[in-house]
Amino acid sequence: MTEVDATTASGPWAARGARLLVTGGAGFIGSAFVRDVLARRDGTRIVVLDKLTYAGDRTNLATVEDDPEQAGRFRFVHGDIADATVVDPLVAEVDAVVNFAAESHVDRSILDPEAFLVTGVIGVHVLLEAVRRERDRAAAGERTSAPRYVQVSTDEVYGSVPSGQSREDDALAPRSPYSAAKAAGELLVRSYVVTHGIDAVVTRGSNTYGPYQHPEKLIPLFITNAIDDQPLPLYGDGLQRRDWLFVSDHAGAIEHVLRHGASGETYNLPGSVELTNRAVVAALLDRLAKPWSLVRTVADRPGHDRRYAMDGSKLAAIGWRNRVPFDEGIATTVDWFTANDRWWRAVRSGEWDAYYARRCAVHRARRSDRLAAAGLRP
Ligand code: NAD
Ligand code: TDX
Repeated sequence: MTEVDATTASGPWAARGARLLVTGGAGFIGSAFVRDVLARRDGTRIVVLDKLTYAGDRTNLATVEDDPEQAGRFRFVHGDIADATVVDPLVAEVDAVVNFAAESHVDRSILDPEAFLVTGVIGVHVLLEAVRRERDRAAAGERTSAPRYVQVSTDEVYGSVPSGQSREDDALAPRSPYSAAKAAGELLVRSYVVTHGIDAVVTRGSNTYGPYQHPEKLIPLFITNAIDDQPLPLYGDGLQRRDWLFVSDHAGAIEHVLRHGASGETYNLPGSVELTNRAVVAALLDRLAKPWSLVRTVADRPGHDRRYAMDGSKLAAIGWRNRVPFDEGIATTVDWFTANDRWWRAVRSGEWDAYYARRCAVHRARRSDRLAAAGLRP
């Protein structure tokens, strides 16, 4: 992190020792944010509010809870961002809210979209109402300053980008229930900035990977399947392109925007490299010394976005640079999953088997439909 720049940042959230509410802080990127901020030992205090869905895991915060100095600046609250009775008193205690909470997997949004809308729209609305109320209390002299709100969003709100790079003022064109819910959340934030004058910033991060990522996503699914010599289900031709961002760079860029971003602005957080899915799979198999023959081509994801790519000059202009190149990040990630099989084997139990069996059945059905449409026997 760079030092605070007084020309772009003012308010207690810009200073060391701020009090933060981190929603979704037991998930993949949120827990990295919490671990990294607290490990700096600069006095920052964090309350995590997390519903502990299948994707949330309190053990992701074990290094914090096991360290007495960090644990003294940390509190965990089990609850839902859509529940105002939980949210309101927590927002009253803090200088800023960083909202990571979301249903985050595109494939699940195709199977079961409702939770995406409840958390992504109603949940965001409850947080914004609490921020607005605290802003009013600050105006009435009942607290020293209004809280800042950070909405963690995604490059997927731009939809598929055939060429060039998305800029922050491009039109939103989401194409999955997941990205539509994320776009709706962003639009609500914007409406509270314009209508109510709250202090909010939005980040749009690109495809993120690293330790502690839930094995439903491409990179950890393929690493963990490959470790067990299980098939790797590659969608369609595998030539879809993503821009990969290592998790500590994503968490660091969000903190940078929290501390240095201009109120009411949106910032793209691009990754370090644009790769086809095939190239990503080749890289992780190479690190694991496993053969390409594990890869199985399966039916494509419906509405599959072909490419995401973002321009990062607005973020660079406020002083952020990613630190982890893809070759280093993928090596770290593969080695972490190899060394932490207790963590991912626990995550791949319980509801996982039902989810993965359902996913495989859907892919088989799509394949049969495709073959039948082509006049071939499945
Ligand atoms: P994740 O699925 O690993 O974690 C989400 C966390 O939110 C979990 O701990 C879950 O329990 C919690 N949660 C879900 N619903 C909740 C609710 N109603 N109330 C409280 N907590 C709730 O997700 P992630 O990959 O860490 O993503 C974090 C954020 O970053 C999301 O908003 C996502 O849209 C965004 N994002 C993710 C990526 C990526 O590649 N993973 C890229 C760009 C943006
Ligand atoms: O089994 C798979 N096979 C496959 O070919 C899976 C799970 C994925 N894929 C493909 C689909 C995508 O082209 O790999 C690519 C990456 O897929 P995901 O890991 O599911 O990520 P994606 O759909 O790109 O969305 C991710 O990045 C943006 C996150 O899940 C979102 O939360 C984030 O907003």
